Amino acid sequence: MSAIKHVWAREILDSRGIPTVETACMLEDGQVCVSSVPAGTSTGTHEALELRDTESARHLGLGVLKAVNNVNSVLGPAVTGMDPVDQFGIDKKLIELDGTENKSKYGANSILSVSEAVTKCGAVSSAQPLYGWIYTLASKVGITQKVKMPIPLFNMINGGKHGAGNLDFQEFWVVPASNKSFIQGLEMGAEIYQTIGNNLAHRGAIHSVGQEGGYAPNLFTNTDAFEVFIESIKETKYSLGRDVFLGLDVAANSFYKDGQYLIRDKSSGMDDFQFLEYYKSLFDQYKLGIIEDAFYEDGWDSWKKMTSELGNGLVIVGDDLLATNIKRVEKAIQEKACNAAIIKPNQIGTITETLKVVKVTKDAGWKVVVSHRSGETNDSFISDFAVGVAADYIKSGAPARGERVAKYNRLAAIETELMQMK
Ligand code: 2PG
Ligand code: MG
Repeated sequence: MSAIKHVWAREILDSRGIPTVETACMLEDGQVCVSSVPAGTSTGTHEALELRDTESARHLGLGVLKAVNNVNSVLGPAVTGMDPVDQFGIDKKLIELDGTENKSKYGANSILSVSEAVTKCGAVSSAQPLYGWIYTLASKVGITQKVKMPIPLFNMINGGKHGAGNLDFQEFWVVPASNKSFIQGLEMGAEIYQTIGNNLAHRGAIHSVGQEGGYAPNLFTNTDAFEVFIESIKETKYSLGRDVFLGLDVAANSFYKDGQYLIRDKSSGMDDFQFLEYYKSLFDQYKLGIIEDAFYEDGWDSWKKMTSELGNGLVIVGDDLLATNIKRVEKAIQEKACNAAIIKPNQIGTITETLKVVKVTKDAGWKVVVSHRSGETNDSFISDFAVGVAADYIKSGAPARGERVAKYNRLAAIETELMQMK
């Protein structure tokens, strides 16, 4: 065993130019593993706390020096001397030290950066690729599936809080069919992405990009984005419904107000019932296969109604609803509120807790969607995580922009590596 010798953190910038935490973990044998954590823009209220220096003028109150200091003076020293393969013991210590429900004492950003750096050290220590080590940990929490490549949900058009244009829905996805390899899917995604860009330019619509690398156009309605997709896909050698499907992260929290969902496609707001009827027409017309956050984060009844009426043929994903929180996931399973969960390690704060949520999700027969955040770094940890836990899907934005393709390129490398072992 090579024990943890020293842990230190620093403030770095994420893809939005907003500070985040990077932690380095050095082992006795001199090896160093570094991990940085992402941050959301359209965060749900049930997520663990992200600690920021709100009272300081630095970085407009968004600095993370307190979180960095928490790693340097409390969390790092607490795990020093421990064996990095003892992920569960280390995370337990971090959770106990914090002692709060939502990691509000030390911040989920500081805690997760230590937890993830430790996972990387565990991989190095056990002489395994990171996804292999995560698979080992996943097996230990009772996840029985072998490693597998996830299907990417390519976020081609960014609206809502991520966009610069006028669309209400946050993410418009093109999804490769399940019979494609990851690398084939990436190739299709990249070709379709370029074609959509050309199409938007041709229409005179803004085709600069939003926070996740998808185009951020002004369009007449939200569904016009799907029309652009259909037109673009027709120009490629791929066919909609055979090679690729469409999907959405509505992020309905961001336009839900006083019991009404107001979107530009309709002249007046819709209540839950009307919004569900609207979705039904959308699914029929555009053959959507997967939808995330169709209703706001506490609209349990609408979630249940949608799942009971459409859950057979549609993947209904909870993000803000579930917040990678085991209690909320268990409640959703019991109430049949959806049939898939977004898994974002930074919504909960440690790798152990994240693995446990994946386990509960899989046990319910639900789909697992591992996800990045809108504020990302070049760390590709989630790619290895998705493969290690045998996730069904991964979302890492568009097949463009450094911090997004870092994850997709890492997945392509893993697939190539796995093929060598066959
Ligand atoms: C989401 C995420 C990631 P954010 O809503 O699923 O795409 O966005 O990180 O801004 O919460
Ligand atoms: Mg979401």
